[in-house]
Amino acid sequence: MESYRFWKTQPVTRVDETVETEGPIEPNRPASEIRQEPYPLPKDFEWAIVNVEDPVQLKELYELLSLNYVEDDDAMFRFDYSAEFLNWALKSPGWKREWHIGVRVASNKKLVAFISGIPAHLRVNTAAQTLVEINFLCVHKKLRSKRLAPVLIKEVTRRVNLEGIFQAAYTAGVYLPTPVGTARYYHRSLNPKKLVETGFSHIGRNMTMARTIRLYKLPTETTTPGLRPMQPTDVPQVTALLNSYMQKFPMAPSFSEDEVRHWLLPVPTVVFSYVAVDPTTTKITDFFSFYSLPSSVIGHPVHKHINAAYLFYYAPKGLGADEERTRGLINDALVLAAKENFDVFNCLNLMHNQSFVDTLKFGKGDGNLHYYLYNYRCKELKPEDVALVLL
Ligand code: MYA
Repeated sequence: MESYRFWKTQPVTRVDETVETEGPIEPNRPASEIRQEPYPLPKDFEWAIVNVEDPVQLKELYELLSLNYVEDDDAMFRFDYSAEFLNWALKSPGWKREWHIGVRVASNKKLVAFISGIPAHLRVNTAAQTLVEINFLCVHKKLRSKRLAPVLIKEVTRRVNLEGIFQAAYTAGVYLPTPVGTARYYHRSLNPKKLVETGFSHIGRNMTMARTIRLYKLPTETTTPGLRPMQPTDVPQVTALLNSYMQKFPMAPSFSEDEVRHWLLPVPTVVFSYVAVDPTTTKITDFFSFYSLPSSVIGHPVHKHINAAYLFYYAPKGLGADEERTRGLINDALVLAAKENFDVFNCLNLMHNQSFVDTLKFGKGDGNLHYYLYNYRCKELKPEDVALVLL
């Protein structure tokens, strides 16, 4: 039984708690009641803002994460977020440099730990929250288990509280007190040969490599009429379409036009977004996006990376009432991802995703992704109630 020495001091739902009323656990505090000075770090370390607009510092962050961030349980793969991706992920509208928090070794200034927050808007049932999304918590492998993570978490909390925000959302593979919901990863092979060679997947019983390749073969062309890459002028329509689809889900982000412009306009090698345009009305009927997050293959002699695409936000025509439409749309996403040389297409069983995973030949992964809210009590949600995709 875990004791949660740190987490039991925090305003989060207890593991054994039954939630009756939803809402904040602790009230907001005025800035005058919030600690003004940074939390102390162990000696030899110092706080440093990581300026992601400085290519040198962005590269330092990239290197810290590429060598020390999340691995699978068997330590075969490690997320390898690109520098371009980090620059995108950390600079959403309203971002604050003070929330890109690094820890450096005082003597040689080496970056050894990081945590970030970005502002966001989330609706939980009927309550709209302005909160932060916390991501990229990382402590260098050589400094693990020294209770640095709690200091990073307390420091980001303090800096966020100083700006008048008291709630946060975050996801993690590890179980902590207490998930508001738990999702599963699904994987759709695009390049089965490479996935098998790297040990990411295995040839099924009674299958050969040739049959496996045939099984996952995709058409070369998409089928949704009027599909094309999203453009800047599409932002107002995509915002309206996406926000109305989001209404279907008890926990969902709400997007301003600026946020859609930032998160959903294509960024080369980072995020890919498409709209379907009705040829007669010229109105946008559907939209989908996916992002690129490679994983390094640890210690493989030939393959250095698996190029993975992850399903991001989407909104189907008829707001998902027509399951076949959604399936067609996601199949087109697979076709486009295969063309872009992705090896695998991943999604979680959020939103209406369960309705297409089997037909489109996704396989259930073994990883769980837990969703958490900080300082907010909420009844447990099923994965299909959740429409928040964190990077
Ligand atoms: S999830 C991705 C997390 N990163 C990784 O998994 C990368 C590889 N691992 C590491 O870098 C380290 O192992 C980390 C822990 C840094 C994860 N979330 O310092 P420690 C608790 C929250 O001795 P280390 C993401 O980025 C653990 O239960 N807590 O441990 C979202 C224990 O507490 P307790 C975690 O291994 C992050 C304590 O830390 C996590 O050296 C959301 C041990 O500390 C985790 N993923 O370092 C953060 N893993 O004793 C919360 C371990 O109680 C944000 N722990 O069991 C909360 C909202 C804050 C803002 C609020 C604003 C209002």
